[in-house]
This record gives sequence, structure tokens and C-alpha cells, in this order.
Amino acid sequence: MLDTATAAATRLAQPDVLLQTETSAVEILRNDTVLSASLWANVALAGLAILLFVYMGRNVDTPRARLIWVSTLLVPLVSIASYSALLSGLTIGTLEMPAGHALAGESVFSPWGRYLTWTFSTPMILLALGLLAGTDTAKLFTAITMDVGMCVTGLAAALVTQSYLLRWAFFGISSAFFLVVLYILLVEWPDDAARAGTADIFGTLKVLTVILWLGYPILWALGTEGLALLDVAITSWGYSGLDILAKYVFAFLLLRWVAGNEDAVATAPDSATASAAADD
Ligand code: RET
Repeated sequence: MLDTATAAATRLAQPDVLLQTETSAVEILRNDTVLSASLWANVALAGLAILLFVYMGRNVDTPRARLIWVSTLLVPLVSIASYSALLSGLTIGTLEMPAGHALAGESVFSPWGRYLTWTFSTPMILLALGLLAGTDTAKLFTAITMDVGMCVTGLAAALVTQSYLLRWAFFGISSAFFLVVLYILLVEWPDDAARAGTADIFGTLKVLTVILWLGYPILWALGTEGLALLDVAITSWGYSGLDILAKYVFAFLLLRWVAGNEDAVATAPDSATASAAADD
């Protein structure tokens, strides 16, 4: 009898526990102006970027240039959805870090929605870059699937609380996927871009992408998810700053070039690469 009553009481108490966890992440966000400003800044910039990019692409009409334009436009579109979800409390939470972590046993703010939405935004960046380089479908598929692998295992690294070692194991797996993406960006696509006649702009965007993307794992390692040398608000501003450069500035440069050089990207990738390979 007593057992049944205790079990019922436990069941009744459970939703409260869940609600409490959710509320506390939202409360952390509400009480930390610097932290919430790091998210609001991106909502505002993503909104401006969407309007600007729609305007910049108004006269783009060849199919491949349009595909580059749409994939570029999707970057701020995913971003505004991502940051709104973080701000609404839907994709944030608190996690109890495992033994070994600098904040072990403490309830740590986790904006896990960031890592989730990279799964949708980063493939768009790579699609636009790959099309710009005139690469073939196999290389494009490889870059995008490895990138998705990087994001999903990065999300696992952020969410795992069973063991500190396991967090770093997922960090390692994610980094291995990332290395493949870096290889394609640094070794494969520059050759394709040279053949496609887009080497200059591709070179600029490649350097920007590689340097900025390297910032993300470094920030993860130094931030609250990893060694916790940086606090929650600084980590969040770090990601927001990287996002501003890796998404809006990158997308602006790409779109400005595509709008002015539509003919240079008009050829289909596979046929362009195949004919160039046949010429070699
Ligand atoms: C994580 C941690 C695990 C190891 C690695 C990472 C790399 C993340 C990268 C993110 C890029 C995000 C961008 C978002 C734009 O919307 C997941 C931080 C390698 C490279 C450009």
C-alpha cells in the first residue's frame, strides 16, 4: 500500500522535475544579458542577411547560379530558425557534467540546438562552395555526408554525460569527419575550381571557411562543453562571432560574386569535370 502510494507520488513528481530542468535553462538565459545578446545579435543579422540576399539574387536566372543562390540563402534562413529556437528555450537545457569535467556535478547550460542546426546549415555552405568549384557529384556527396557526420557526432559530444572520456571520444570522431571535409576543401576542390575558372573567388572563400571552421572545435575544447576554460556567455559569443563571419560575411561575398559572374558558374558540374578530365 505504502509502496503504491510512493510510486504514484514519484510518477506525479516526474513532470515537475522535467519542467524544473527546462525552466532553469530558460532562467539562466533570461538572467544573463550578455548570453542572450549573443543570440539576439544573430537573429537580427540573419534577418538583415535574408532581406539583402533576396535582393542580391533578384536577377540570377541560370539554373546552377540559382542553386548556389538558394543554398546560400538557406544559411541565414536556418540560422534565424536556430537562434529563435535557442531563445525560445526549445533547444536549450542543462546537463550535469560527468566526473573529470571541470564543472563535474554542476548543472551546466547547454545550447544543444546549435550543434543540431549545423547539420542543416553547413551542408548548404558546402553545396554552394562545391557548385562554385564546379566539382562532381561524388565529391559533393562525400563533403556533405562527412560534414553531417561531423555535426551529428559533435552533438553527441555535447550531450553525453555518462563519461568525460566519451565526450572527448565523440569529439575525436567528429574531428575525423572534419578532416575529410578539410581535405576536400584544401586539396580536391581547388583543382576543380581552377578548371572551372573560379579559382580566385574559390581561393578567398576557401581560406575564410577553413580558418573560421577551425575555430569551432577550438572553441568547443576551450568552452563549457570541453575544458571549461571559458564561461557560458564567452563561449556563446565565440560561436555567435564565428557564425557572423562564417555565414553572413561568407555568404555575402559568395553571392556578390555569383550575381556579377553568372556565366562562369552556368555549366553543369559533372559534364564540366568530365570534359576537363578527358582533355588531360
Ligand atoms: C565540433 C565539436 C566536435 C569536433 C568538431 C566540431 C566542429 C564544428 C564545426 C562547425 C561549423 C559550423 C558552422 C556553422 C554555420 O552555420 C562539433 C564543434 C570538429 C566545424 C560553419
